[in-house]
Amino acid sequence: MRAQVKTRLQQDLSLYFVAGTMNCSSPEDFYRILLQAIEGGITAFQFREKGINCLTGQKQLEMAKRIKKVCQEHNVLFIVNDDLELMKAVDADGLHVGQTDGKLDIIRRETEGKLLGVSAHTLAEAEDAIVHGADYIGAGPIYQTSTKSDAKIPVGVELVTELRSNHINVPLVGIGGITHENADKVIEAGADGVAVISAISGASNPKSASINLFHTIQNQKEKR
Ligand code: TZP
Ligand code: MG
Repeated sequence: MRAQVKTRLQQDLSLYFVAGTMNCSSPEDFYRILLQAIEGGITAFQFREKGINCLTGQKQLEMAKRIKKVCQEHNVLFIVNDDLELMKAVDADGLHVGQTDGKLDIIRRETEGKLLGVSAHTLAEAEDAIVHGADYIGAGPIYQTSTKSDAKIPVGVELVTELRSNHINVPLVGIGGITHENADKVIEAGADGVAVISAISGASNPKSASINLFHTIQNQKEKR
């Protein structure tokens, strides 16, 4: 990755909001929260529409199109979780996959020209993702989370430290249980940003929650 493109991606991943309609009380509530999060300064959004009560088919596609439009208008990076066809259908900026979402060499070929993010729980998983051409890593879960039912054991910010001290230099975000109270620790350990679901989707005021998170992250980045 060219240095300029890497620097840009490191900035664009600063405050990465991840959500699907299931994380909110209704599709309209989801969209309202997304708009507020954008107003509050999120820099990237991942549409993670999965599990019970998720939108499918045409409804999912329509929602993805709305998201693409609003993200594009506000210069927010738009990533689709684990749905290559949907990513292509709406011409999103990229795809994010987990460790069990398929063979990375095939996924990398299918996402040529797009960003590819991969979740990693260990140094070995991060190394493997990079060998296969991942553009960024989502490391975690950092802290305990109740949002993802099958989340692995929290690894703490120590995973971020370990990755950074083992030549993992690609853009990296921490995910899992991150709030405005602990986001600074994740950045301090070497992450370029934080990815959150409930800290924004579950906030009584998603806009101010996003503003708080953004400031925490920027302040900590400035200290480096
Ligand atoms: N991957 C690892 S933890 C997690 C995902 C998708 C859930 C993060 O949700 P929250 O609410 O920010 O802990
Ligand atoms: Mg997945």
